[in-house]
Amino acid sequence: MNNQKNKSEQKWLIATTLMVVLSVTAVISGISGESLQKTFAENTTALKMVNPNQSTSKEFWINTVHLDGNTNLNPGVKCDTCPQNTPLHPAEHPPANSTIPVGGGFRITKPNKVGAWDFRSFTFSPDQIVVNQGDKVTLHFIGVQGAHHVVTVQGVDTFELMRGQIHTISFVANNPGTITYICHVHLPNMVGQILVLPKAA
Ligand SMILES: [Cu+2]
Repeated sequence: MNNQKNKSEQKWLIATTLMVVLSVTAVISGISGESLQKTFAENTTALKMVNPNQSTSKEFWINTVHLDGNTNLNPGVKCDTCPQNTPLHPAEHPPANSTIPVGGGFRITKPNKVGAWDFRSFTFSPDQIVVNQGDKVTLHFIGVQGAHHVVTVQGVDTFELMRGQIHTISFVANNPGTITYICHVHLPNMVGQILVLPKAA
């Protein structure tokens, strides 16, 4: 008799526990659904704020960057800096008839004593910026890679930039169109553009 009573108590306990768990899950799902909706609403509001008629202050951080293609004449040369299990490259030789634009923006380094060689390309990151006419634009140029640069922001400023320096300029984008920024030491590829969107009539 006692056994039967205990069993029915156990069943009741299991059923109650299950109901509580289900209720809590439903509440949590409801909350996360609600917060997802809120996040979506906030994002939608943020998207609406991109309006060509609104002039604001905009700030950008522009890094000097070079991309390096490192490889080796000799297949199977151990690569100390590669992540584990990265397959070794097959033998790669510098192209015999590669035509690299002059201007300092590209550099090919001949194979060294262990056969390693490199192809380098300079760039700005970012190299495309969009602002609205009338925006107050602040650009921070950051000397990260490359020892020395000479940068011109068209119609605004020309300055030297060494590795480890940050040079800041500010201006108002009065006219719609394109403002180019270039590095005279690394042409033709170390260039960027600021697109100034016109105010709606
Ligand atoms: Cu440069």
